[in-house]
Amino acid sequence: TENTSAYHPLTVEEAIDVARSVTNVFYPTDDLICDEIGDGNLNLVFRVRLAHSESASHTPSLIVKQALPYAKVVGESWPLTLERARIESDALLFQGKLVPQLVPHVHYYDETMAMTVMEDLSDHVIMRKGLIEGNRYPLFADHISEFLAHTLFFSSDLGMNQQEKKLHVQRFINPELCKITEDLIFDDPYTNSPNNNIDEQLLADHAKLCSDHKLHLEVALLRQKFLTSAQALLHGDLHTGSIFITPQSTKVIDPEFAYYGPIGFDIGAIFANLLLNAAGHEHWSHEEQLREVHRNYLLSTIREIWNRFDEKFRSLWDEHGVDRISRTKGYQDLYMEQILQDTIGYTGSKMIRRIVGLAHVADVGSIPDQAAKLRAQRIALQLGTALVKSNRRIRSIEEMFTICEHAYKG
Ligand code: SR1
Ligand code: MG
Repeated sequence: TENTSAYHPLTVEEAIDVARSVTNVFYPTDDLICDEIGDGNLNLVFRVRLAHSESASHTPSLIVKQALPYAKVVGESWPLTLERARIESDALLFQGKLVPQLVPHVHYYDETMAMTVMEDLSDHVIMRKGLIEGNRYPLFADHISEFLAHTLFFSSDLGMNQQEKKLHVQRFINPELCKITEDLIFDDPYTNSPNNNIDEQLLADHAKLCSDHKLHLEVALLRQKFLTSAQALLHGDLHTGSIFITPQSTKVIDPEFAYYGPIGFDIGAIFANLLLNAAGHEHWSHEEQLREVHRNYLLSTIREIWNRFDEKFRSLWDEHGVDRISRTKGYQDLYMEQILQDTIGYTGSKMIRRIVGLAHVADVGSIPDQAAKLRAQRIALQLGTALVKSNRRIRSIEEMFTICEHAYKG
C-alpha cells in the first residue's frame, strides 16, 4: 500500500519551489517560471527555468516529473499506481550508472509526491517529432545499441551476480504497468475490446486480425514470454516518444514500464517505431524519391542497430560474463538468435497495436489526408502481421528487410 495522504498533483508554483530546493542550479534570488509540458499518456511534466533569459534552450532549467494516480490519456476512471514513479527513478539511476551519457541525470526522487527532479533536455527534440519532420540522426544507431547492450547485458544473469539479479527482479516487479502492456499489445488488438481505437475505414482489416488463428498463436507465444521471461531489466516502453535526440546526442527517458522481461521487447519497440515512421512517410513526403531515401535511412538504421547491438552484447559477454556454463560453445549464437526472433515478433506486435489499439502514434495517426492515412495504416498492419507470423523462422536480420521491402512496395 502506498501513502497517498500528502500526495496531490503539483501546481506550477509548487513545481517552482521544488526546483528551487535543488542545489547549484538556480540562485535563491532568481525569478523562475514554469510550464506544464507533458504530452505523454500518463504523467505531469513541469519545466522550471529562468523568467528572463535570452534563449529558452540555454538557460539553467530543471524538469519535475510527477506521476498521476490515473492514466492521463483515459482519465480518472483508469487508476494507476504511483509506485511507477519509484520504478522510473530507480531504473534511471541504474541506467545512469552504466550509460550516464544516454539518460537524464536524476537530482532526486520524492516518494510521497511520486515525483522525480531531473535534468532538462529541452535542447533535444522528441525523436518521433524529429523523424516526422524527416530529420536524420547519424549517431543514433551507435547510441541506442550502446544503451541496449549495456543495460540489458548488465541486468541479465549473464552480466550480473545471479543472486543480486533475483533481488533486482523483485525491486522492479511492475504488475500494473505490465498489465497495460499485456492488454494493450497482446490482447485488445485481436478482439473487439472497448479499449481499441479503430478508424471506421479499418474495421474490415481489424476483423481479419480478429480471426487470424496463425497470428493469434504467435501473439500468444510472444505474450507468454512477456509474462514469464525475466531475462533482463527492460526499459519497457522504448518507442521514439521515449527518446530525446539531437544529431550529436541521444537520451532515453521515461522508463516507468521497466520490469524484468524478454530482451527483444525493447529492441522491437525501437524497430516498430522506426517502421511506423517509414509507413507514415509514404505520405508525409510528397516525392517518391524523398520517401524512398527516408525509408532506406530508417531501414539502414535498423540494420546498424541490430549489428552493433549484436557485436556489443557479445563482446560484453566475452569480457564480463559472470556465468561459467554460459561460455559453452554454441550457446551465445543460440541466445542471440533467440533475441533476434523475439525482436522481430515484438516489432510486429507493437506496430499492430499502434494502428488499432488504444494509443496511436503521430507518425501515422496525424496524417491529414484520409486516403493517405489509410494506406499508411494498411502498410503498418500488413508488415506488423508478417513480422509476427515469421518471427520463429528468422535466422538473420536481413530476412526482416525482405519482408519490409515487400510491405512498403506493396
Ligand atoms: C494507458 S497508457 C498507453 C500507452 O502509453 C504508454 O506510452 C505505453 O506505450 C502504453 O501502452
Ligand atoms: Mg512514457
